[in-house]
Amino acid sequence: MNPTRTQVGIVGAGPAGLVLSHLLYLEGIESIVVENKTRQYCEERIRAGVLEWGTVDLLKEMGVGERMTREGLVHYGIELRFAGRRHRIDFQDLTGRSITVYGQHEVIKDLIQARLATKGRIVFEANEVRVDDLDTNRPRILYSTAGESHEIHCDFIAGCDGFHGICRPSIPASALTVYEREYPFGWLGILAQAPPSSEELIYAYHDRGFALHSMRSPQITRLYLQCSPEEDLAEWSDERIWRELQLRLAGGKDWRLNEGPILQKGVTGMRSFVVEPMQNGRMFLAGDAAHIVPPTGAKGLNLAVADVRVLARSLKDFYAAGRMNALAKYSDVCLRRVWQVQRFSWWMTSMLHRHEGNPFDTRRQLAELDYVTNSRAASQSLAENYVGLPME
Ligand code: FAS
Ligand code: PHB
Repeated sequence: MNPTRTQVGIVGAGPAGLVLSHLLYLEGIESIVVENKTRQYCEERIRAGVLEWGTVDLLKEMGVGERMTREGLVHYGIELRFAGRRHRIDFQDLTGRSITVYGQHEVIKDLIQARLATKGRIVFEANEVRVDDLDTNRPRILYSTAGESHEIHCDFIAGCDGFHGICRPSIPASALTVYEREYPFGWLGILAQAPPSSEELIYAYHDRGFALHSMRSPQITRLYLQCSPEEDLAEWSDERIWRELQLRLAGGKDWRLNEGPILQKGVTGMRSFVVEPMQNGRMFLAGDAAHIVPPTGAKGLNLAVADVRVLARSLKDFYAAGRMNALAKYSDVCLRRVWQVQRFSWWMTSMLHRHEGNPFDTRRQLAELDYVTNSRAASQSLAENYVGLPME
């Protein structure tokens, strides 16, 4: 078996892996993406939906923003609901910036199309993927397809295979420090064939638990409600889901949540997770392979893109000038943003979810929401973090 040779081997065709591969292509740097799922699976996997302004700008700069610009929904604010009150956080007024609501799976479709249209190499359905020789200057990616073994010899490997991938676990535990927080709740999320009931996202704090009204298009609504991490979906009939959402998102007598057929539903747990450093030898971790944020701040996808933007620039510096300095600083540069985003995601999660037990917390949360919605400084802090902190 003749090994294949490339400059950067990338494990995982999620947002991190595909954005990196296309950024490298635009710099004339070769890469091969190795993905263990089918193309269809990657293009249909429902996940995030909110893009920061910096992510939108980067996708446009890369030449993959045409459909996003046409079909994405630009929002200049969000609404907070609590204690029967409705309050809009005006991003335009507070930051001059916006977010774009455009499904992660749509971003994936656009990236795969752009990669293949420019003769990019993506290996789908790769089995038994593993990495090796990370501490040499010729790290390898090994995998099999249709029972045949393959090897890719690289200058560098990018571990973009998500939280449950093989790249992070390939690093000796002694070389890593893990920071983690599990939350005692999860999200029951649905995709519904119903027109959004509001122009913008609604984050609701309610005695019965958190709820979120989001969307994917003028015909498709995306909704979430707080549940237990081990919630049994079988106990949630569509009627019960709509009843609970109506209660938690209640917005006064002139507002009602549009209902419709539920197309997809699932329960996700919530955790904050960071591994340091985000590099081991010639392998660099990016995105969910290195960090996880609870989705309350809508940051997961955006943080993955921010990582590979730094990595692509550092690799460009290596290939252009033979310098390793930027690569050596990759982990520190990314971790500064990672911890800022961890802080914001933890704060949004803690402020908006019901904590069982101490009523003191309930009163404190309501005081926090009261402060955020009545102090320009506090709502500006929320707004600037939500639309996206300036990129490095
Ligand atoms: P990804 O997980 O997206 O991509 C990793 C890729 O590697 C996948 O294609 C996977 O198939 C592949 N892979 C895994 N193991 C492999 C192996 N051994 N060999 C080869 N390939 C392998 N964020 C939000 O902001 N809002 C949301 O609503 C939201 N919902 C989410 C729901 C779920 C269930 C999950 C898991 C995440 C959600 N997120 C959400 C966060 C999400 O958007 C992630 O942050 C984002 O997908 C991270 O992108 P990547 O780092 O590229 O990882
Ligand atoms: C989504 O649209 O899926 C979404 C939006 C905002 C969040 C999380 C998820 O905070």
